[in-house]
Amino acid sequence: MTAFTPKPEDKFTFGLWTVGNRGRDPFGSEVRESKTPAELVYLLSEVGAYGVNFHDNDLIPMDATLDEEASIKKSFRKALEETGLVVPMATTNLFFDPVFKDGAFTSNDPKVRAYALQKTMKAIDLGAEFGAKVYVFWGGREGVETDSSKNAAEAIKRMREAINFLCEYVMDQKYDLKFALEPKPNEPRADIYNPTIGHMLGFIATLDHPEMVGVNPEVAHDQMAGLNFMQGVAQAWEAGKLFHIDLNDQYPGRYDQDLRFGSRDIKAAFYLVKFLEDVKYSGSRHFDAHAYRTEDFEGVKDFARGCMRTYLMLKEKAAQFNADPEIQTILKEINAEDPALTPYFGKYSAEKAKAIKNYSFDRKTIAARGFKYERLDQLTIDLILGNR
Ligand code: GLT
Ligand code: MN
Ligand code: MN
Repeated sequence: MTAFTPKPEDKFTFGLWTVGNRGRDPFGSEVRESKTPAELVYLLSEVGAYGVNFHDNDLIPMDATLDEEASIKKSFRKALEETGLVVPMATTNLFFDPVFKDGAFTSNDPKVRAYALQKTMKAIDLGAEFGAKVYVFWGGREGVETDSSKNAAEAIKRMREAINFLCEYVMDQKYDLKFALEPKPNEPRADIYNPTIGHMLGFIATLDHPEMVGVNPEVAHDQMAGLNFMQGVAQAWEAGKLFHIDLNDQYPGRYDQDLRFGSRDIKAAFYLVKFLEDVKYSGSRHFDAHAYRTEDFEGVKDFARGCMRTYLMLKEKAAQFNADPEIQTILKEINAEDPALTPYFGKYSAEKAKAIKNYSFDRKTIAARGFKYERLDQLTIDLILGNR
């Protein structure tokens, strides 16, 4: 039991909007009362989280007066000081207000695009004020219902111009802040631009300051698109672009469910945790999920504790996998190099190309090899189910 107690070094974080989610959905109203940001910080501290993230308007309501803003900040800061929770990430709400119905940075209305820049610069100031080091951009409304409404290439250009502008703003203010762009294929728009990790990585490479910008992939968003999330995360990591991660769970082919981490596809969650731990990912493990609508605030705590507990249990399983002699023997065998072939790999040379072309391969013998993946996968299942 105690082995699965969250510690600050686990870097488990939650957004104010996650534990503060009130259970509203398109078919029903709120089922839980509203809690203040400070109350949510105490709740997160009680369950053992390390940090709390926010959208500008999770903390300061859009139409708050200056006095209200000051008093909210004061009680939020007091809660952070009393609990020791930190704010590693902040973001802008560019999706809720009706003004963003056609998107923010990609809206067809230049007034909306300019307003989105203004709102984001103010929200960046707010994030920096509370010490955020990562700034997330989730463009939920940056898309279309009908492709007749927008030129898709133009939309990407608008997005690039906005991110370039905001990078310069951050440098101008001398903030120590990196951007993490979060892809999602659809919902709330019928289609959203830059829908996957791969699209986003391609987009980032075209920016003026690509070194400042990485991705914030989310389990559910890749699973909605039917993709293998761990593989996308691995590609982002390999490119040096895994700046943040949103952990939750999701049944593929459905609306955005934001389920408790590891509650649906435990095997995918295992490979994900194993990857993050193996490469020593050092960023936040942010749970972007919420409790079932059936729950009261005790259930919200069960949800939050469950996310962290499952992560830690899977982390232990990953260590077991790495120490399991039979699994490791198979892995060694199937990954073995053939020294006779080593000279043929690596950087191109005309001689190498000629040598490979002239090499005589015994195709049938090579093809006859069995890879033992069935055995390996079953050992993994045995291990996850506690039978090793
Ligand atoms: C919203 C969305 C998430 C984003 C959040 C950050 S807001 O809950 O569903 O995926 O990460 O804007
Ligand atoms: Mn998210
Ligand atoms: Mn989501």
